[in-house]
Amino acid sequence: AAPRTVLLTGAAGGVGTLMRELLPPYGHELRLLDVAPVPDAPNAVVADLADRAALREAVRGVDAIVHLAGISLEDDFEKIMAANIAGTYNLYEAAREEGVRRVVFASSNHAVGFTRRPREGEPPLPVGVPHRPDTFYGLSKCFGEDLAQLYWDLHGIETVSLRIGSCFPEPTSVRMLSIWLSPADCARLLHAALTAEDVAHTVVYGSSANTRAWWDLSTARALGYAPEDDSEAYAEKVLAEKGPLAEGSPDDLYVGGHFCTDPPRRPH
Ligand code: NAI
Ligand code: 15L
Repeated sequence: AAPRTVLLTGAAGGVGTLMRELLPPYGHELRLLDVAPVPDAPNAVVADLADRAALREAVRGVDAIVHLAGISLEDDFEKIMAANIAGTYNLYEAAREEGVRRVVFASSNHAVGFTRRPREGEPPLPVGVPHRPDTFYGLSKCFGEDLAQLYWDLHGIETVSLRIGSCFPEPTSVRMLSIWLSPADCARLLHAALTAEDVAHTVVYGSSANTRAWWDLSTARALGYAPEDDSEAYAEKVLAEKGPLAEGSPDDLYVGGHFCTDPPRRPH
C-alpha cells in the first residue's frame, strides 16, 4: 500500500518509542505527539489530550491515527477519566472535524481482564466475549472500544481496536508467555490495521504466535496480520526465574492476571 501519514500519539512511551523505529520501514511517515517531550524528535507535538485545539492541528492532513497515548496502568478514576476517557473522545472529535478516516486504538486485555483464561484443551478466547474490565484502566479501554464503534456507526470513522497483551522487548513473567506481543509483531499488527480495507470497527487481540497463547487471533489475521514471533523461545529462562504459575493465583485464573487483585499503579 502507498505510504501513509500517521499521527502516533503516546510517542514518548514504551510502545511509542519502539514503534517510532519499527513503523517507518513499512512506508508510514510519522507525526509524533505526547504530553512528555519525545527524545530526539524536535518536530514532535508536545500536547495534552485535553488540548482540543492542539489535537485538531496535530491530526490535520494525516491519513490515520495510531492512538497509544494515555495512562497505561491503574490510577485514580479522575486521572483515568481525563487522560483516557475525555482524551480519547477529544482525539476522535479532532479526527471527525478534520476528516481523518482511520484510527488504530490501543485497547488492552484489561478490557476483558476478569474473564477466565482458557485452560488447556479449551478453545482460545474470542473477541466477542463481553467486556469485563479489571480496573478503572480496563474500563477506560471498554469506553474507547465503544467510542470507536459509535464513531463508525455515526460518522463513518473506521477503527481497529487492539487488545494488546504485553508489548515489551521480552516476556518477563509466566503470564506474559501467553500474551506477549513482540515489538516486531506489534509493528506488523499496526501495519495491517493501518492498511486493511473496510475494517469498520474491528476488535482484535494483540499477541505473537505464542505456543501458550490464550487468544483467538483470527480477526487480527483477517486484517493481514501474520505474527512471526513466539514467546516459547524465552520460556525456559522465565520459568527458571519465576517458577510455574501457582494454581488458583490471579495470573493463573484471569486474562488480566494480577491486575484483578493488585493492579500496578502509575507512579506519581
Ligand atoms: P506508556 O505509559 O509507556 O506510554 C503512554 C504515553 O502516553 C506516555 O508517553 C505518556 O506521556 C503519554 N500520555 C499520557 N497521558 C497523556 C495525555 N493526557 N496527553 C498526551 N499524552 C499522554 O504506555 P505503553 O506501554 O507505551 O502503552 C501504550 C498504549 O498501549 C497505552 O494506551 C496502553 O494502555 C496500551 N497498552 C499497552 C500494553 C503494553 O504491553 N505495553 C498492553 C495493553 C495496552
Ligand atoms: C497493559 O494494559 C499495560 O499497559 C502494560 O503495561 C502491561 O502491564 C500489560 O497490560 C499486561 O497485561 O501485562
